[in-house]
Amino acid sequence: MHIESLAIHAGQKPDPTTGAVMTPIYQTSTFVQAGVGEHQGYEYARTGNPTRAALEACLAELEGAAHGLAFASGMAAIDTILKLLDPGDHVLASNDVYGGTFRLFDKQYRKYGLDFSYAELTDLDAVRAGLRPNTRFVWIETPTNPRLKVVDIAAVAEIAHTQNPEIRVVVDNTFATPYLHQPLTLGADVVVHSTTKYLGGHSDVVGGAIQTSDTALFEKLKFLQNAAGAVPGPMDCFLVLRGLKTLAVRMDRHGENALAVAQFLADHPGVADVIYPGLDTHPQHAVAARQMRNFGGMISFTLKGGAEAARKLVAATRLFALAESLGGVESLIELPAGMTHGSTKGSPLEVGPELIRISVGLEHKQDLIEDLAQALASQ
Ligand code: P1T
Repeated sequence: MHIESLAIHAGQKPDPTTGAVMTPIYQTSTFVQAGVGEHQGYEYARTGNPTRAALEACLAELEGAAHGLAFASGMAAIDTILKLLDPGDHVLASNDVYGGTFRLFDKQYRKYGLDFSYAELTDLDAVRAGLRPNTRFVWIETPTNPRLKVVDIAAVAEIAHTQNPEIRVVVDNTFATPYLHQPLTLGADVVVHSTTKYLGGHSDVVGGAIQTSDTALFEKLKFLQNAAGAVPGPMDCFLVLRGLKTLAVRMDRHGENALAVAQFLADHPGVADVIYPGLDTHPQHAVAARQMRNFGGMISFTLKGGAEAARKLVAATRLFALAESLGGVESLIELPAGMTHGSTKGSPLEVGPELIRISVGLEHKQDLIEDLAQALASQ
């Protein structure tokens, strides 16, 4: 089946007891047993819950994975992957990642003896140079948050696996979603998501997920999911499942709207630089055109008036709401340096105060352009 159909049906059979078409919200912490260990597949809701199982199965199919796991947040999913490592292990990460990811690497796991280095993963020579004998993970975001660099997943995976077949290539697929590309089919080993974003799609739930076809790795991740318990509740799983049903149509419109907004910004005399993978001025436009179904809904840009103009602009938009997060139906605007990426200050990943990031929603593109035009005119 195509991804449009899988997003609606995968993992979601009508409820066997009632015929309910929508997956029920199994709001229960425990499941009755006929005798010790005699049950219908569920014992305790940290270990497993039918609503969560439907979401895990659906997301696994969407990513073309054999296995899926759902978590209470994107960060909880990332944290679980990092727990696979031992002191002394090295992670080669992109030099542009979500601020919370960098914070977890740098402020938490470094003190447990993990070694992180950050490289320009769009440069394949930098990937080769960055790998070490103790490298266990290559950590990719693409497009990256917030500079929207596009990493060639197949090329990086081939380099990493040729160097050492034990290296696991992890792709945070939050910005692209499996609708724009499926990293596992491109050679990656593990996919991680913040389902808070495009997968949920309506800014009403926080969640995370992991997909992999590596069964041994999955068993370890599943052990950690149960052992640590950062699991999503059934209502949150239901909300992501419901959001997923419209993933394909939403991503089509996010991409269409974002391209129109990016072109408007690129032509505006007050704008200094626009970063959008769909513009042919983007350094990895060719990779994006080959790798992605469309160029996504995220745009970053700077103004000729610099940081001061940026602060004024984000307060002057009316339709674009000034808020962290992304991927919902409504458009959002933010300054990463002071909001989502504050933790990168003083690090090689530091984001300048002039950078503005927008998540282009599903409003009419003309209304979005007019809102940015009036905010730019008010400078
Ligand atoms: O917020 P949470 O569901 O825990 O997901 C963390 C996360 C992981 N990976 C990427 C690429 C992300 O962008 C995020 C969260 N990002 C934001 C909240 C943001 O505004 O960028």
